[in-house]
Amino acid sequence: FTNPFSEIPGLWRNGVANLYNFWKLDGFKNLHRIMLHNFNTFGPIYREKIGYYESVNIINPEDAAVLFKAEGYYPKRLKVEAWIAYRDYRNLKYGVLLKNGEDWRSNRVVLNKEVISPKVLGNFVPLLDEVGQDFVVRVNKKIERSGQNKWTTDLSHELFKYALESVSSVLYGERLGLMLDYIDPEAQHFIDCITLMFKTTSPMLYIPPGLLRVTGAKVWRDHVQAWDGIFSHADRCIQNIYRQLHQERGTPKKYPGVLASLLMLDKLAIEDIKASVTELMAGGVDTTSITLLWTLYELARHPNLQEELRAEVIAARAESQGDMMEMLKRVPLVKGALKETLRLHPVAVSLQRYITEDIIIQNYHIPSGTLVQLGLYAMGRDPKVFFRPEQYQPSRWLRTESHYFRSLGFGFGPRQCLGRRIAETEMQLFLIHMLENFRVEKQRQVEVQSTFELILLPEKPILLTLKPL
Ligand code: HEM
Ligand code: 2DC
Repeated sequence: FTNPFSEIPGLWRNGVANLYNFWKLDGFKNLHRIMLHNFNTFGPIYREKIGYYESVNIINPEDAAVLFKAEGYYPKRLKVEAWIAYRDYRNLKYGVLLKNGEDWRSNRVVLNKEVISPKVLGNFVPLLDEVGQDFVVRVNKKIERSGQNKWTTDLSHELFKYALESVSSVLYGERLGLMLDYIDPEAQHFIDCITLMFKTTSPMLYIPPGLLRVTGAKVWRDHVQAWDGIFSHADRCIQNIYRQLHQERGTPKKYPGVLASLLMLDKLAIEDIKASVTELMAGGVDTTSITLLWTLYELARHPNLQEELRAEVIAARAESQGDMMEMLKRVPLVKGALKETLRLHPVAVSLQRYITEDIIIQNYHIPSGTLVQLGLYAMGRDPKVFFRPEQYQPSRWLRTESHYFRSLGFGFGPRQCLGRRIAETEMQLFLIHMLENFRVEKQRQVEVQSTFELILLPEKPILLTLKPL
């Protein structure tokens, strides 16, 4: 006997009143904590409506499995209206991030081959490895200059540059040079624009951007400025490769990068390629850099664990004799650490799908077309899902604990993160190089919380100390 949709607990009858309460709780910054609180109040399923945004929320891995079985052939996640509104406003094409239906599928299939299929990993590794090596050189210089044989800093700015350099090297097959002393002001502006773009998106999840646009709200104006900065810089990078490709002709000797491969393949319209490459470039900065920052923070808080990981890396280096592809197969604990970071500090608070068939979850009937959200942040901290969830334990991903629908940091299925392979490889190589060269320490034992700015970020700067081994 299933219960009807209307009986799912939660506050969903008055979206405007809920938006008011949400705003009073400073909900724009606390979405992850509010979701956690709601699961504690209502149980493993609740319905909610904030402003115009209505959803059913779930937390259990078994329920996630039911959700993803009902995602259909063209999986669709929550529409971020602000991003759509900007593209429409500037008359720009949607990339794979914002496309839906057959248009999404046909573009995604072509992009998958060049960005996420196992066959391209061999092309990415040498490029990303070089960026990792240059990061080590840069840190060593900073340590030398300090005159104290160590370097204490908020690494986030360095990590943003590392991430942009990494994703650009893969997309364009050449280096931007962001690991050098001179910072190209254009690249720095691009980085700042991405952060501003995310920050200005979150209020517009609940207040229609169209309304903010006609009232001339600052948040909309800032959002437009941020995307303008992102698109103009990406456009310059893309034009640059486009020109080179026309001058050189012939088949290149070395791997030319994702963009040039897509152009030569000639399966997507140029405007479609541009749109998706811009999204890849913008999606590839804050996501990986923040995940790496959280990982270093956790390793600094757990010195014994750090030594364990270092031992694994050193052994893997010896066994693989300089072959990085081989080395990446021998570092399960490093991979576990990244999973563990995404469990406790996920980039995305939730995964969402508009279901394409009726489903039953927690014995409630949910009609086709409903937006169902899996609370990723809440799931990662739920003691019913993870044994001692408060403990950072990379080894839990090697052992007997069930992994069934539990490792979802990059999403799931055909609509999962397109940048996943780039992100994973870039982060694994970063940790390998850092562990081989430096000990990471931190100042005081205060816990750093997350704040929601569309993606989850550390609420305050994390100061780390790097010492040569
Ligand atoms: C989508 C997480 C890095 C580009 C997503 C989604 C998640 C996610 C959860 C939604 C998946 C779903 O709905 O099932 C992450 C995490 C990252 C990361 C945790 C790093 C730690 C990157 C990077 C890039 C990127 C480096 C670009 C190089 C994208 C794109 C989509 C996406 C384009 C949309 C794909 C589509 O709609 O078909 N990511 N991401 N992400 N991500 Fe990432
Ligand atoms: C934010 O309630 C919270 O990977 C909302 O690289 C639901 C929601 C919808 C879409 C999610 C978003 C959340 C978080 C950021 C994500 C985004 C889809 C893609 C994006 C997860 C969970 C991200 C960061 C992309 C961004 C690429 C873009 C900058 C071009």
